[in-house]
Amino acid sequence: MTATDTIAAVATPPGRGALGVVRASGSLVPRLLASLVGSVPAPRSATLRSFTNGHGEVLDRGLVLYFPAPASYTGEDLCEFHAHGNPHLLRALLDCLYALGARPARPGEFTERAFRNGKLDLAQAEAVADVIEGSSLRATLSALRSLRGEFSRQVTELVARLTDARVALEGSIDFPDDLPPAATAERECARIVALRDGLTALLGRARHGARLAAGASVAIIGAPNVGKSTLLNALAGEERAIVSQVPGTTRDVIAVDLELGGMALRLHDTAGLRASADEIELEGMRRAAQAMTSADLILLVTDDPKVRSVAAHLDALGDPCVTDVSNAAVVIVHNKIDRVPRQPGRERCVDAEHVFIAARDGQGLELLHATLQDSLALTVADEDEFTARARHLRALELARDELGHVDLQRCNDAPELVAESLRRAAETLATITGDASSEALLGEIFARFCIGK
Ligand SMILES: Nc1nc2c(ncn2[C@@H]2O[C@H](COP(=O)(O)OP(=O)(O)O)[C@@H](O)[C@H]2O)c(=O)[nH]1
Ligand SMILES: [Mg+2]
Repeated sequence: MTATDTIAAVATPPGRGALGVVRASGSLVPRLLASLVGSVPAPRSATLRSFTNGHGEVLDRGLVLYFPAPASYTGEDLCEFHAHGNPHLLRALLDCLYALGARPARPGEFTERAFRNGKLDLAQAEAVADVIEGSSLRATLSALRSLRGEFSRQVTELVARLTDARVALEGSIDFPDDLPPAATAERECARIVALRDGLTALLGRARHGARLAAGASVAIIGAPNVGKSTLLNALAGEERAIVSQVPGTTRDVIAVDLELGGMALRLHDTAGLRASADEIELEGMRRAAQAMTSADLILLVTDDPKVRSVAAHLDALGDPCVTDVSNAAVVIVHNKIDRVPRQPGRERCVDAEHVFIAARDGQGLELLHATLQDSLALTVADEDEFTARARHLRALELARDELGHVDLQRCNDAPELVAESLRRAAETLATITGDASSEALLGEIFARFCIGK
């Protein structure tokens, strides 16, 4: 199988619709066109033609498009038949193409060819899938920014700076210049520290992008009976979790998807946290602890207005499963203010943001919405956003850690080791854009695409 064999697939979703698009890419495309529509149409212009099968029967009439290599999505000769969106018809059109020597495309194979032919780098190719899968308009627009190469450009620039720094450092080892060695080490060290800062900044933005693409996870936790399930229902706008005065009602984690500020959120209602010997309740708390560990944001609900600090309150609950929450943002939600009574409000105090609400009648919910948006940094300027994936975050983290040990002393004492760290950091970063990617990684990435893309 060579890269120039011709692939074909339906590019529109399965089912019936106004239009169905069949796409083919590869060296047979001119022959496919000649056979199906009589001749090769003018490049890049929509032409109305009859689509004829091998026996001279007209299957449909529609627009045909021809993109000669290399100015096409895949970089190869490519054509599209815009037919009516009927699955039998599209199948018959595909069969004509197969009879002429094309073969069914694997998932993502069009985009894979675009990558192999240098039309897109790997992060851009991944962004194609993220544009299609986008869980909200905001995530989709951010994926489009990655597709345009915004993220890749920043990665490529860092790779170039890492390489420059390494070359300069190696140069100063091989050919010490006029500067005294200490001054050289100082100059190179300052340069590397700036690079590390650049990596950290890009990592921060990529984390935000990854969260945007995957949706943020929010865990609602707290003691039994404080109104966690009531809050989930209020935020979801529907009765999803059972609300009851009986403590320990919620035992499993209940997840609800919603959209806030254009971002997809998954809310998790959890079992109340307390010291308990009940096996099922304990399992519920273990699951709550899991939801906490993987959450981007924790809403710690309480009906005790005196609660001030996250750490102290978690301690006081006495639940054996409670985990470290230092990785997530935490908002303390003071519920049931109607009983105090007091006005809804929002304050920053000790180690957390405090919001005062009454979930049952919806008082203060808009304040909680605003706090959620701020805590999840949903207010980042849209034009600065791009999507990223867990794979990209790992590479950025590894590259940053590679430079983690570099200091002035090391630049002085072991410049060749520092140069080696710079080389490894650049290599790791380059996997993001696919300049150094294994076939296994490519297989894994493209297999998750839909067929026809
Ligand atoms: N007064 C008052 N009661 C509430 C409020 N929110 C929830 N409750 C009540 O508190 C009890 C426990 O609620 P629930 O949501 O099941 O708590 P959970 O155990 O934390 O999930 C129920 O009787 C609710 O009706 C509120 O804002 N004000
Ligand atoms: Mg509950």
